[in-house]
Amino acid sequence: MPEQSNGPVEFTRWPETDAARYRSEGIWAGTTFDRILRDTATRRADTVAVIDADTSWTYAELDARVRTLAAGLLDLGIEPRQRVMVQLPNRAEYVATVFALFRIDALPVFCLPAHRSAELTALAAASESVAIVVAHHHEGFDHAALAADVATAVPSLRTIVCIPDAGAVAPEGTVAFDTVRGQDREFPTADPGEVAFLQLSGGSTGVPKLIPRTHDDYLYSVVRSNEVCGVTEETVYMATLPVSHNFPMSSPGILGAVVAGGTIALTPSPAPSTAFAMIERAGVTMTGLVPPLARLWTESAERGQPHDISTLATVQVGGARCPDELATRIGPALGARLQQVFGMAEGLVCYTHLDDSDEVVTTTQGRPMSPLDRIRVVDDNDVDVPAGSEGSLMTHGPYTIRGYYRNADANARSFTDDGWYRTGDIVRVDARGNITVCGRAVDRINRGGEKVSAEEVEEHLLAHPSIRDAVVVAIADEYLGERTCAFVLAADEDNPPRTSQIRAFVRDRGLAAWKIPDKVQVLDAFPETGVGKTSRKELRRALTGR
Ligand code: OOB
Repeated sequence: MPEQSNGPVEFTRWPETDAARYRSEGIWAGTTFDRILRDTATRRADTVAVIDADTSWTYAELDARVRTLAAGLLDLGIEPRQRVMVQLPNRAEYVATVFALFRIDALPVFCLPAHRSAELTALAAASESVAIVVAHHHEGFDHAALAADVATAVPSLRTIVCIPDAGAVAPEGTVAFDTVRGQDREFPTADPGEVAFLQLSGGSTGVPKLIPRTHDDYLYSVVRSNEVCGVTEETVYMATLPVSHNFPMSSPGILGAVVAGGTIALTPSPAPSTAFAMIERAGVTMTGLVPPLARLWTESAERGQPHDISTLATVQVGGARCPDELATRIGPALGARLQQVFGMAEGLVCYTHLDDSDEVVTTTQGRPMSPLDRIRVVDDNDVDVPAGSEGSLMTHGPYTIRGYYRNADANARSFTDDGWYRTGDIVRVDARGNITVCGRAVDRINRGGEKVSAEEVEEHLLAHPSIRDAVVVAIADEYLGERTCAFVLAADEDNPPRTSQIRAFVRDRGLAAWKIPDKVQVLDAFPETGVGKTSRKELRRALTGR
């Protein structure tokens, strides 16, 4: 029976023996994100909580905004345990919205500004979201119109809250963000052991998977990240990547800043000129980048740039493999300590430590942050490989999920019967426990930190009337690490589709821009697989030699 949109949010719980241990050892602290904000707002009332391009709020101001916004959301009819999509760029209202949803015990569904109708419709339907919060235009794109299309397709989605463009009114059919204000009242209390929000998976399947994270497990990951990354009241953490990503959200991210009572800075653009200006203005001490951005920043700083970025103490790089050559240049160029981060929205986060040797920091992706993380490196038969050899990484622990949200098929593929998560990453672990990421076992392309599911793009290509078959593969790229290449077979060989038209077709299907194939090649036939059947995996190997 379908779940009621305001019923309990089901998820695969940790086995009771593990859960009892995590609780008794205080790993799961039994608190909630709302309580954390209230505590910090009491302790650090006059500290700047959030700075963006045009706003600066203290914790007292943030908490007051969260209170009125939360009451306004209740007045709109949003109930505890209901899901609300948040598709906002990096701006102060993002922080207010997410904490207001926590305050009424509703669940944010973290969407990215780059998501288009294909992604948002799938996410709205899978989460049975009742509302969406957007900013009208971002980078020239009309998010209110997109939200309206999604609401037409998904009946549960009945409210669009919209931040209007500067100096303009909110478009018809939406509720203006600033009018969502209510009288202070008693708010519902969340249960720390229940799901706090739905996060997005990088994804290797046709439809994006939703990741249920509890207050207990996620807060532990933030608190432990703060310890490893040295986050304190003095920290000014800047969200440079889209803030809905797990990395800038929690590793240690903006939530780390709130837990520690530090400051969140949000840059509207990751481009060096904008971001460096924000570092200077806000006195940013720490940020997280994907490798292509780290390269851009490094090259900009090496050339010489006008801003004073000397407050920057830690630059994290993660989301995709950072080339060793780049890793050696980042620290000296930016005048900061490099920290590599290898994490996943499903849970496990590995860090190099600030006192590790340069060699460890520039050549490895660090080690699991919690002493209770368990990892195994296995071969294709799930047998442990000899120490130091390459294999597939599996993990479980106090903040790694035991299952995706309502997705039995994906769970059967990605989790073992005894609860290990198959990360899909090929790694090597050295004698000191540091992990080096060597590649990937699943069909997922890592385009500079943005993940592309080959299967998802192939499904869209196959919808093209002139395409008979399609295979999407990674091609090596100096700047992004990997780009996507689609090989297609024409339905009518005498009349093959034009490659520009194929790319436009995929875009028109409402896919996020980073998933549009970078290159399309029409072939007469796919190479023989040698196994007598059309195995996409074999084809990918034949086409790319790996
Ligand atoms: C982060 O999270 P997701 O969920 O977008 O992607 C996870 C996948 C990993 O399984 C791995 O394939 C890849 O991204 N990855 C890396 C990496 N960090 C992530 N591959 C090589 N080197 C790295 N340093 O990307 C994410 C979540 C939390 C913190 C940082 C990154």
